[in-house]
Order: sequence, then structure tokens, then C-alpha cells
Amino acid sequence: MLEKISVVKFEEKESKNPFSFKFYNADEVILGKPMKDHLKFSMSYWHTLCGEGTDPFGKGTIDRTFKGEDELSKAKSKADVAFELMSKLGIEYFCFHDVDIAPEGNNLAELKANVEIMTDYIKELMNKTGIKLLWGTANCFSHQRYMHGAGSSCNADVFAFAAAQIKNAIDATIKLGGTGYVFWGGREGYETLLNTDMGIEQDNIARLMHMAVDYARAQGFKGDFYIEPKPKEPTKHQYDFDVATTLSFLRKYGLDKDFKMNIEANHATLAGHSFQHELHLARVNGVFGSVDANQGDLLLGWDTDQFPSNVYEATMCMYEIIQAGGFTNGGLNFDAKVRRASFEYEDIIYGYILGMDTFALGLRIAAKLIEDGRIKEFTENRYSSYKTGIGEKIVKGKTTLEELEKYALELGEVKVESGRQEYLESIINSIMFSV
Ligand code: XUL
Ligand code: CO
Repeated sequence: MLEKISVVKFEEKESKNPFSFKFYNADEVILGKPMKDHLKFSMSYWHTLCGEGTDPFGKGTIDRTFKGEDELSKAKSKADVAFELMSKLGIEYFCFHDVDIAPEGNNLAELKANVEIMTDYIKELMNKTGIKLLWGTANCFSHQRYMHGAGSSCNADVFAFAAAQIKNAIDATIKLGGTGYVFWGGREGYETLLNTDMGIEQDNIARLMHMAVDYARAQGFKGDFYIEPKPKEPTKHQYDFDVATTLSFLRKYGLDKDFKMNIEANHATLAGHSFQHELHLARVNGVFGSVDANQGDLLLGWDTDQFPSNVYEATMCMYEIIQAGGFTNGGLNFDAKVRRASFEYEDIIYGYILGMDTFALGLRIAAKLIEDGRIKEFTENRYSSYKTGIGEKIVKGKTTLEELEKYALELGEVKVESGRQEYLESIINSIMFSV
């Protein structure tokens, strides 16, 4: 399938070779670290190896069948292709759902056995290539039993089923040395409040998460748990709406010590926020964890999961990530798929080259913004009145309404400064177009 394509290398931006990076130079040091360690690129197993291009109006256009006599040997060929792709692209991490890597079989016991066999197989490929697992997760949303949700299901047997799948996916993640475990809401939400008790549904999701944390920690898992917020789709209202909503859920249920956020660009825009807004909010609340990199179409109201091409967005994302201290257990997972009409194998390579080069540019420009320092300095100065005098007393909790009233009465006219938005935006443009 990939015979035609050799290893994709960095060739400078003037290169016309379609199978080369123009901006991503893995070992080039930026702000004291190789680009690959800033970016920690990861491949999503589901979109890349399982996505067939189906949509509500038509069947698949993309051939994702793999050689093999039975389901398990096909899953092994699929894993071979996955690792060949990552090796050719120089991607050092991957992410998976249980059913992406292993056949579902006819029942839970068969799924468990298949995951066991496939993780043995994948472990060998990991040892051979040095590729690592970023995070694992369980698909508790595709099977029809999850039509009412998983942890939020009205049916306790379904809850138990989800718990079993999560336990096995945690075991698989630990076995493969993953540094994260993701809960994306799937169908944790509702279609109508006429049949829904949000109280019990959210309490139960939290119960499931506590059990997952207790189990994983008892098995020695030291990595992060993540919630991946999304406001809608597949349900009309997803409980993990956005970072703010999810944060208050984590705090209410005492899960905030173990969980961080896995922030997806297209989910942010569906929630009516910018990608940067979600990253920034997570950062200032100490829950920034990992990123699902992709891009939506702002004219559409659903999750298009496109490979990112918007350099401005990628720049502001990397600006936030650098300020968050960079990735620790997390990374930049391309939760992105090629378009339905991009049905050839080489389109996957083009998709990843586009995404990796877009974020490489974002990193290069964000580093320049930081080295330039004008934006940071401006923002810090904007709050300088809180460093001394009455401002310092406010910040340190050493004043009262009475004292502030007395102070304000003596002030007379207050002098306020300009926000200088246009000036700041022009700095970004001048730096962005001089790299
Ligand atoms: C769905 C989505 C998922 C999660 C993992 O929108 O983003 O693929 O990333 O379950
Ligand atoms: Co995602």
C-alpha cells in the first residue's frame, strides 16, 4: 500500500517534492528543545486506519481492508500498516480505542481476548520501531447497547458493560506503557429532558471515573486521565460541554487531582469558543494536558475533523502550550481524517504532512513571539496596578469594601489605558510573515 512512498524528510520550504516536510525539521532545536519534543506528534488509529469515509448520505469511499484470513490476522496487517505509516512520517506516538486495534468478537470475553493478543502484537512493533503510546481509551459509544450512553446509561447492565470495557482498555494502556487514558463523552449526554434525570446521570459518570482512577492507580498507572470536552454530537447536549463545564464537574466530584483536559480544536469551535480560549482556560486552571489537533469548518455545525491548515490557529495553540510549560504526559494527537474524496493511501500522507507542517510553523512563529516579548510584556504591564498600593492589597486579600469605598471616594477621575488590540494583532502579523 505504501511501497511508493519512502521516508518523509525535511527539505526546506522551497522544495516541490510533495512527500517532504517544508517546515517540520524533527531535530532542529527551538527554544532549547528539538521540534519533535515540543510537538510530540501522535497518530489517531481510528481515523487513519479505520475511517472509510462514510457519511449520512453515502457509504464508504475509502478502502481500509487489510490482508488476512480472519479478523485477527486482518487486525495484525492493519497494525503493520499503522507502524509503517508512523515510521515513514517520523511520528513517535499513537492513540487508540480498544475496538480500533482489536476485533470486537461476538461478546465481551472475545473482545478481551482479542485485545490481549493485539497488544502483544503491537508491543513487538513498538519495541522494533521505538514508537510509543500517548493514550488509550475504550469505545463506549459505537455499539447499539450504548444508545442511551455508557456511564450515563439508564440501564445498570450497560454501565457494567462500559466499566468492563474501560477496565480492559486501562490494562491495555498500562501494558503498552501509555502515559494517558482518555474519557471522551461519546454518548454521555441527552436528546430530550423529557426522559432524562441529569442528576443521576452525572453522578454515575463520576462514579465510573472514580472506579477507573482507583483501578488504574492500584495497577501502578502514573499517567494522566483526561476528559475531552465536546458540546454536541452525537447527542444534542454533551455533558462535557467545554473546559469550564468540565472543570466544575471534576471539582464537584473530587476528580480534579487525577484528570486534566484533552482539548480538541474542532470541539472548541463547536462550543462557540476559539481553540486558544479552551487551551488558555485549561492552562490558567492547571488542567492543561493534551491536544487533539484538527480543524473544523466554521460554516458547518458539526465535527468535520479536518487536518489542520490554519497557521494562525496553530500559532496561538503553540503559544499557549509553550506558556503552559510544554507537554508532559500529553502530546499533539491528530484526531483528523482525510476528506471522503481523498480516498487514496497517499492522501493520508498528504494529510499528516499538512498537519505536521502547520504545527511546525505554529511552533516556529510562537517561539518568535515569545523571544520578541512585546505581547507578553504588554499583557503583564496591563495588570501592573495590582503589584503595588491598593491593587496589591486586593490581590493579597488585605482590604475590604469599606476601605475600597474610602479609597475610591478620594480618587476623583480614574485614568484607564488603551487595550491596544490592533497594535498587538499587527505584531503577530509582522512576526508571522518574517519567519
Ligand atoms: C470524537 C473524538 C474522539 C475522541 C476519542 O469527536 O474526538 O475520537 O478523541 O474517543
Ligand atoms: Co478527539
